[in-house]
Amino acid sequence: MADFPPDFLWGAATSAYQIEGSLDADGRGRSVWDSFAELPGSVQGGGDARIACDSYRRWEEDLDILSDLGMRAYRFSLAWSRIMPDGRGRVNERALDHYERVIDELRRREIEPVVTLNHWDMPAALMTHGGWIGRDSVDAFVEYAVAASERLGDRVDWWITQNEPWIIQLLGYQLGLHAPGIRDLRGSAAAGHHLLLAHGRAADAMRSSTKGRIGVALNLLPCVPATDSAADAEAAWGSDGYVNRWFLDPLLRHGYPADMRAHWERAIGGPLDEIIRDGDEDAIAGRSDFLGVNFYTHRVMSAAPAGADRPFPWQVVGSTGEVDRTDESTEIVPDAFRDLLLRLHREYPGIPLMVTENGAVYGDSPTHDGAIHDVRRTRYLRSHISAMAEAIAGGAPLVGYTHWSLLDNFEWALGYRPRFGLVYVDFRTGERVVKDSALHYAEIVRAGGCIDGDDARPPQVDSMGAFG
Ligand code: IFM
Repeated sequence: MADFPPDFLWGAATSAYQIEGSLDADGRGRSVWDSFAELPGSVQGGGDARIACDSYRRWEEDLDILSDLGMRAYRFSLAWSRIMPDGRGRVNERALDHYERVIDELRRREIEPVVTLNHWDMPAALMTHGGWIGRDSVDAFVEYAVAASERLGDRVDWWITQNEPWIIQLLGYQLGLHAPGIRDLRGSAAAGHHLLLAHGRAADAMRSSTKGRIGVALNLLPCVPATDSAADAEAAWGSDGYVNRWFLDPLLRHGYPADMRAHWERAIGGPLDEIIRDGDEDAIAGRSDFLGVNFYTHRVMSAAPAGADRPFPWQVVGSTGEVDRTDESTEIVPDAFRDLLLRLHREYPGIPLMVTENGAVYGDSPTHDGAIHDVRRTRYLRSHISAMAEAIAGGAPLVGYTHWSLLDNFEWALGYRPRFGLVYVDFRTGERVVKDSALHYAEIVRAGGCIDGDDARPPQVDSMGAFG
């Protein structure tokens, strides 16, 4: 493998709602996910996040695991509804006390905190103004960001304002599959825009209380045509506009891409001017010190007529033939990861890139020896780290990698079935078991990303240990 910079931020990631539990602790307010998870059928298996990984109480144990693995960074999120229980106005200092303790302890252990502000758990109180559909959401988010930054800004060097605005817009406001469960195409366009505007405004407002770098984490999906046809090529480009460029261009260039704006206006049957007002694009551009890249897979696209259930003239068809897949059937495409990083370097030059999420679902559980031999996750990790090494060799300015996820956790509407963790969590007892993939990752981190050759196998359990 090629060289990673010596100060590369090797780490792992989580988010508050997915791991914390303790939904009533220390004056927390309700979040949109509390309400959504109560709707029958909203979460597979009927689970909710009342306990999750119990990390609000077991956070020191989680930090011990990070230390034992030699991690240099921990990406986690602040629970918005803990800090702003009523959505606006009152700041709950007890919640900030908690996060201050976590951050100070990370710093003492020389683990860099990478702090996300909005990982989907908007205070439920903000739904009286439509959640992200309402323009007031921008001011509400700025208030929260400033409260967090005034208290924690002197000890956080990496801030992520928004996690995956496209997913919030799509699943939360267009398809209704995530909180707040709204199905409104025009509303989803407004939600996506307000998320970006809130980033720009919050970044400006935070600068006086933090010297930390401020960015957004986008889930980027390379879009490839299913066939050689011109129609599929156009579909892939359209999909790229919808998923990727609609967020990259306003953040890292200036303004929304015209081709996608035309698609949106056709789909909602009118201009976007009431949503994207004069001056908004100026307020979004140039407000990012780095880009967070969440990478899982690609989208294989074909042309398809737009209609009642399909707002845009394309569809995801997936690959044909033999393709390596995770246990959730997600296609594993490390070459597309490398190419994406190189594309970002080429098309949005000068912006540091942090891979803020990358990971896979594998359902391995403890075997006869109590260990978890998740060899497929190890292979996944190695192939994606190799892809990053190739991207770095090609000039991509990569500064860090936080694997998704440190822990098996509450995977939103899919409940507890998909296990993304480097660490297994027994959800009945809260017990954590470090998986083989985590031990292998720790070796890679210790070696600065340089474990060469096929002989670098995941650590095997000593046979006497297993049977003795
Ligand atoms: O678990 C999620 C995370 O919250 C956001 N990005 C994708 C992950 C896996 O689906």
